[in-house]
Amino acid sequence: METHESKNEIDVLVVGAGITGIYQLHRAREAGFTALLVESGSGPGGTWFWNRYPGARFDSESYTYGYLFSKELFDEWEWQEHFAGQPEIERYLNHVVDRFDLRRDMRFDARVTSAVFDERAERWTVALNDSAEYSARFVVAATGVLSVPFFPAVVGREDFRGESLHTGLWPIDGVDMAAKRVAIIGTGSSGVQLVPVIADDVASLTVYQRSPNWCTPLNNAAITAAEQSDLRVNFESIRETLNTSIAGFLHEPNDKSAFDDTAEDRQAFYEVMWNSPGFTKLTSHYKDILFEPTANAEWCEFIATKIRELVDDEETADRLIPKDHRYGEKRPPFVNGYFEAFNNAHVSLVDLSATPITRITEAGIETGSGLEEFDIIVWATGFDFGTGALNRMGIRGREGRALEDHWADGPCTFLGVQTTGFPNLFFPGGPHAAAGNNPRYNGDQVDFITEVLIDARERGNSVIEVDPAAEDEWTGMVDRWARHGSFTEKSYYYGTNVPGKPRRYLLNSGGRPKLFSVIAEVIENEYRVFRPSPPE
Ligand code: N01
Repeated sequence: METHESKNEIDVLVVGAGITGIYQLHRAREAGFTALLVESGSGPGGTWFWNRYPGARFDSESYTYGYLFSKELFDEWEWQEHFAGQPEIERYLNHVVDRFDLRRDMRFDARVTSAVFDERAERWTVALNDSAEYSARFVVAATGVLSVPFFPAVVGREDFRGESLHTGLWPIDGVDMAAKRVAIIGTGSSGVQLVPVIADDVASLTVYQRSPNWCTPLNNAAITAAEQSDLRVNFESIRETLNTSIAGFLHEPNDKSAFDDTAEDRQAFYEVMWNSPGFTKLTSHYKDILFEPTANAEWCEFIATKIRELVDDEETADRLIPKDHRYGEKRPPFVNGYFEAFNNAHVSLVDLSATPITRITEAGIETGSGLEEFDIIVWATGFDFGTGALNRMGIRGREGRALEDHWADGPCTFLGVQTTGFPNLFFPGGPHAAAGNNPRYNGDQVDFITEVLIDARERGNSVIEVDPAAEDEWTGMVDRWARHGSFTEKSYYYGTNVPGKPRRYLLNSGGRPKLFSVIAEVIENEYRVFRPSPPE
């Protein structure tokens, strides 16, 4: 597309080497664009590079989370487990990068410090932390939703003299926890994965819980040889299902409502759900389980009973049972041995709702009931979800407008791929992107963006900028439909976990069907929505 005056002048600059960015680099190159991917980490993986804490693993089935664009890739990579652990995921992503010879167009340890749109040149000037500068016609910021770790403003956090870690910034060389006194603050999906995996190694483990979650078993297993062969034989139908299913999973939906069954049958079905893998507990459950309050309460009571059976100490069991939200109001974590870990004498639970942290000292954590000393404090306190990375990248659009100002009241987007005033900038896998098995939605967005770029090239358009009316319509839909979904403002999906962040829904509340239908309309209208009108 471009006449390349220097090697720092490219068509497409991709930011982020997560699953989405890697795929975007591949698609852009395949379509004949010159492309470069820059990544602040020292290797590929994105979320799966940074979140290398012990126990980090998929909770979507491995073969539904990986790429589907190449049958050969699918055939040659044999996932070892239905829910792969971080090391295997990282190996897979490195394999993909090498398999498609992408590494030569990737730069690691390269953090974007600013991206400024030059209106005259109709190009982005992108600066990196090492003083390199690139001029790109298009920027695709695949910076992810869970890439800015959140540390709460607890008094004295910097004073701690031991080792202070965040699950989302886990050291690449690992951490020796053997015989150490360890604290974990936070019991979201990360904290509850970490607890059982380190429990046996450490001298003591104290879990600081502000609010418990509705955790149910992941039910992971090794993939048998017969299953491996079925996956290969059925690739085309698996791909077809994943490319069209509502939430990007292979799971069979259930057309039954809870009260279609007798009380006895419901209990039997809850038992089936408890023993079913991962997200089937949402996708294959009674179709009204998230919205029928009595059924939801009954399912919660079923889980509570399980927790009481699994945890020996009655008081601890009671503290592990959520009282403040129904099932599905927040993103439920999936666990393996989490509840059982509390049966070890050296593992304890501190209920922060009763005894909040007053401060961190040089030696440990002080709560209403005194100081406990530690060698390691792990902050499993989540992320500035959705907009965190984009708002920190120094993105400046038309007339120097800052993206973080444009989104001061929360994100407004078209299809979760573009926002007005920031021409030639795309952000797949960001706010309003997914609401299910992320790589499937994010891949849909990458495919669409690539078609938009190809269309612009064919027409000789150098500027792609969404019509403000289309953005208003999409954003209005996201905000309105969010009120009909199961997640509430108790969830970080509304930005609630970060003080001062606008309360605005950050997922695509229309889901994949809405994404597909709007994409189809855009294509039918020959991408007109992306062609800015000439000034009058
Ligand atoms: O973060 P979270 P996460 N004092 O925000 C607590 C994905 N993921 O990293 O609930 C004390 O869920 C906070 O308490 P509360 C997945 O999408 C996937 O665990 O706000 N505690 C909460 O317990 C997941 O949803 C996998 O009261 C404080 C915790 O910190 C997302 O990442 C694995 C606090 C934060 O939980 C984020 O999960 C891991 C404070 N001041 C993660 N502030 C898979 O299995 C916050 N907390 C694929």
